[in-house]
Amino acid sequence: MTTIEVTEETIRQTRELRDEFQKFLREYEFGMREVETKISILRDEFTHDHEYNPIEHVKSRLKTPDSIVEKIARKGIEEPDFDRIREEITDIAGVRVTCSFVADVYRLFDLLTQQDDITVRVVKDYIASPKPNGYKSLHAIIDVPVFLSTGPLLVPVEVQFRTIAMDFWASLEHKIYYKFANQVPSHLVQSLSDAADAASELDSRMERLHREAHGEPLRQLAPPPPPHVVEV
Ligand code: 0O2
Repeated sequence: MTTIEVTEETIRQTRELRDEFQKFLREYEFGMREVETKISILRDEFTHDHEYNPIEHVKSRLKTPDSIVEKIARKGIEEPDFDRIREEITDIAGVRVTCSFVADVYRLFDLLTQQDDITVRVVKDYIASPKPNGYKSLHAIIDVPVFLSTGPLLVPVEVQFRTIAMDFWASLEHKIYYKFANQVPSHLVQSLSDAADAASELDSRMERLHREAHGEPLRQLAPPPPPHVVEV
């Protein structure tokens, strides 16, 4: 049996690492909260001033330590330290905004990313270019400033914008891949792809229906969006 000598020094170092890791994660939590506040202000303003709420729900999450470690391994980051992880893993803080319609997805994206204090690092438009499995969503990695006692800090946050139908599909697909440990039978892969097409069709129909009933109020609310940085 191997015995490990636990010295006072080891305990001190372990505590130090734990504290540093908690501080590291807190920065992301603050960034996430800033983005949540921005989204919730947009939602409230839309609801009160335009009598329309383009957001169905918002969900936030911090990557778990296990998931961070798994991504470090997947990306082949050697000798990772906090600075390397900060540089390489940009989705430690994530906010998912589920909208009613595709037009709302782009509108919310524009309204958030055009704010003066936001810097957009990367946009992946999986709505314009869906993944081969049918996955659709608009992803943006943005830097948001957080004002700490030590001064301002730019924190990267991954924001995913999607419709309810896209969210429903992604959630089911995730569960299926988890259940089959990534070895999904081919007939299910095909069914998922068909379901993604059906979800897109539903999105188009619902949006058409909404426009027939309510006109196109969203178009008048903000200037036309600038061209998107697409990197898929
Ligand atoms: P979780 O638990 O949701 O965080 P990169 O970060 O650029 O090195 P990555 O991670 O492939 O590479 O980035 P991408 O393509 O932007 O995808 C990141 C997130 O999008 C994933 O996070 C999922 O949340 C979601 N996603 C991407 N592709 C799919 C898909 O095919 N199906 C489903 N259901 N979700 C997807 P994580 O880290 O995988 O997981």
